[in-house]
Amino acid sequence: MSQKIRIGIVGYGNLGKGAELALRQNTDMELVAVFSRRRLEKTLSGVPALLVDEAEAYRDKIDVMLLCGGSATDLIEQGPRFSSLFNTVDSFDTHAKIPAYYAAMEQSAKASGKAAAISVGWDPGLFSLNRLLAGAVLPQGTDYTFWGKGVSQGHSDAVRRIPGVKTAKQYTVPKQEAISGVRSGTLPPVNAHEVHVRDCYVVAEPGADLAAIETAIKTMPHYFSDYETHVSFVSEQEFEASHAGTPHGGFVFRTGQTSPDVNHVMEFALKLDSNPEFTASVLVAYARAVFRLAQHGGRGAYTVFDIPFGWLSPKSAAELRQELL
Ligand code: API
Repeated sequence: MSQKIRIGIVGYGNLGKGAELALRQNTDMELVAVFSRRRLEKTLSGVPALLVDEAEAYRDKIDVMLLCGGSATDLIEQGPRFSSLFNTVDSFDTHAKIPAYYAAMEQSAKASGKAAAISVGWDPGLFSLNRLLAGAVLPQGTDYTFWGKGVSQGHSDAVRRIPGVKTAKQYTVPKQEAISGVRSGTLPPVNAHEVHVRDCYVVAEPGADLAAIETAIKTMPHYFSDYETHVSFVSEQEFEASHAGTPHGGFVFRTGQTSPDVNHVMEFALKLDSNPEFTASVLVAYARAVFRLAQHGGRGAYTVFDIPFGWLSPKSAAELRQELL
């Protein structure tokens, strides 16, 4: 086999650790080092654990850097900083801020001559691809996206950043009557905030102002302010006992008509035991695509819409035609 694609990971939380696991299953790639803000003792796989500030020395040793920080605060800063040195993949997922983030990444990656895949994961990401596909195939129709019930990493991370919060999980809960409404063809077009509830379980720091935390959550723009949001404060013991996992998933539907009374439903569904492990697996597949994109002269920021689907696969174009077409 040709040389392995050399990967670095920035950020060693759930997503970064998930990326490390995913890389073990992809033999055409190798993990070179993990970079984090705090000095780590060691990594799962034994590769060097370095500080973010030490990354520049790896410019010629890493082909693609996986940015595994959260969107609420990390990526806004880390994205442009790393794309000025490396080809990157990130999972920036604050939908309303994607255009501004794209502009910042386009500028830094164009200037450095690198390729940056932004907002990769399952939503945004795989769900976005399905929305595009269904809309192109069924121009007369309606889209519906349902998430959960599951733990949103983005929302949980946003809650954890509120002062006084020790740890937190946010469950996205779809309203069952809305899902039934889509299946029976009776649901009118809706916005996400009308068909989901957001349940937050929060462990507060001792002496924290609980009312202030609850208000900070419920009024947070883009994440909670449009939604029916419930906040429950729980002890650390209860949190560990009842909120250990990170399941997630959901459906994208498009219902459409190709002629009067001729109806179609396109549906794509995910059921995930671990949201971060799955999201990280998507990032890793896109790292391969970004490596090829850069080899083909790709410069600047790209989304899942701009990257050829075949480049996600380790198989060659000829193999794909023969085996999967
Ligand atoms: C939610 C959805 C799914 C987000 C998936 C991923 C994450 O509210 O549950 O943050 O976990 N936005 N971007």
